[in-house]
Amino acid sequence: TREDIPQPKTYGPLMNLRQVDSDAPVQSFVELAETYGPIFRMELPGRDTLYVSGHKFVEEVCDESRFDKNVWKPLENVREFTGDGLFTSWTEEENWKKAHNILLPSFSQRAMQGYHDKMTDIAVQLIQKWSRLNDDEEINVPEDMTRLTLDTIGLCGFNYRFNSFYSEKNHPFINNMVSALDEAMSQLQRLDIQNKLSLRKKSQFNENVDKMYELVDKLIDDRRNAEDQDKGDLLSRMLEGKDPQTGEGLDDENIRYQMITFLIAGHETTSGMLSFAIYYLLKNPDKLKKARQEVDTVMADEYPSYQQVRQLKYVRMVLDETLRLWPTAPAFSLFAKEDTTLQGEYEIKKGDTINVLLPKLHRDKEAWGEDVEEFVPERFEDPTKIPENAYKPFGNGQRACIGQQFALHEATLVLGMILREFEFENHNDYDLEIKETLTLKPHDFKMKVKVRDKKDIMLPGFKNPVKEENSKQLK
Ligand code: FDE
Repeated sequence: TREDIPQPKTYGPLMNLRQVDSDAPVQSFVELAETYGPIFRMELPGRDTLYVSGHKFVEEVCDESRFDKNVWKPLENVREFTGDGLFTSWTEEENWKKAHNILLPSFSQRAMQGYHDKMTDIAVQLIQKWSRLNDDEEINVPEDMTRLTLDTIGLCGFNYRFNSFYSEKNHPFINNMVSALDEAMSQLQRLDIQNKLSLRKKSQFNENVDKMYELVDKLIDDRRNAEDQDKGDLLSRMLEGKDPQTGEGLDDENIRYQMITFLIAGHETTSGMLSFAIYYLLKNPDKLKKARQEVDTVMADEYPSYQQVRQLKYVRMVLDETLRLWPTAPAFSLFAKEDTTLQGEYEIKKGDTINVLLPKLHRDKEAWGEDVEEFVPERFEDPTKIPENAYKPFGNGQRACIGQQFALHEATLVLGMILREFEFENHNDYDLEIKETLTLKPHDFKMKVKVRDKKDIMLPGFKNPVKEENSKQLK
């Protein structure tokens, strides 16, 4: 029964809240899993939830005939500003299926060819910024990666330039979004009564949300009034696309929710992935060397082509392995559609909720072997050897990440270009510290870079003679 499921000791009305570090909830749950095992129960104010992190349990809860996506507490709070957008809607809601059908083609592998040049445009901005640093200047890696991923989803999604590389300060939209997300997460650590009393926080939250709506509503408006409405981006698709099942399109309110959803989902997770990948390469010189060798043979053109990015197999494996160790969207939640049991032993009632704890699942020794803490991209060499029930960085089934190909194409391209241009220097011997928001990031991760083929000036169209020679030889 439910009582048989291990649970840490509870303390009065706070129940299990004491065992959760409010700045690092995911890391707390990972530690609890080490003590209490692949399934444990947590009672927190307003929620009574199971946490699973063993591949056998995950195999069962990923059975879509028995379990469906749960818009759990963190998502419910985010839903206040993303409404029934893809990420925060229940599968049952009409707009989930409709938007899913309309947007799926925009995220297919084929569709990536259409985004490739825009992705390259933003990647070049990052490369140029780093190339022009003086020797003593350091880089805040997650900050620059966030500039990159925000600008990329802005340009590919809505033909809008945030121009983050031209500013030391965040774009105002980012501040509104980060504050709103932060408040959504902080609410989780307060009791309901405390939340009701936080009127000032609430009004600040509402103000941030209004500002976000203002920006996206203007983008929608401008597009409707534009001469040429088809920009080949997500926004065009959302304005014009019809769901083949119902023949209906999306309404403006839902489009607003989707835009905010893509801006959030498309940049936090991807920038974290890139930052962790650079961290692991910095710490594993032999893997770095291997990745760089691949890049030097494959990426012969000044501006890499779509095909060249697809050929960067090892770089891609580096990203796969990075997401194994630190899946930047670290958990997802499910509910039971009917009464059932797990492992024939633990009774689950209809509506009970189960959270899948990815960092721990991805370290399940039964599935991965003993060396789970080590960074070994070679694990992903043979796709048939990946234990699929122990690797879920993009979630599960029909509610899995729609942006997976997008994120991976973007990240492979950028990581490839960075490896081609720069040597990394871990000048202050950074050791990993993880910052948790809705997603995970390496906290305060700084490094220095050296340009591999030093050019004294960089102008558009200025070709590096050494590289020209290389690419001629390859052709
Ligand atoms: C989704 C997602 C997920 C699931 C969640 C749940 O279940 O709750 C996950 C896990 C993820 N996602 C992850 C990730 C990672 C990375 C790097 C990413 N992701 C990225 C991205 C980009 C973009 C644009 C996106 N992404 C998006 C998205 C969306 C829209 C969603 C929802 C879907 C449905 O339908 O539901 C997701 N994503 Fe991600």
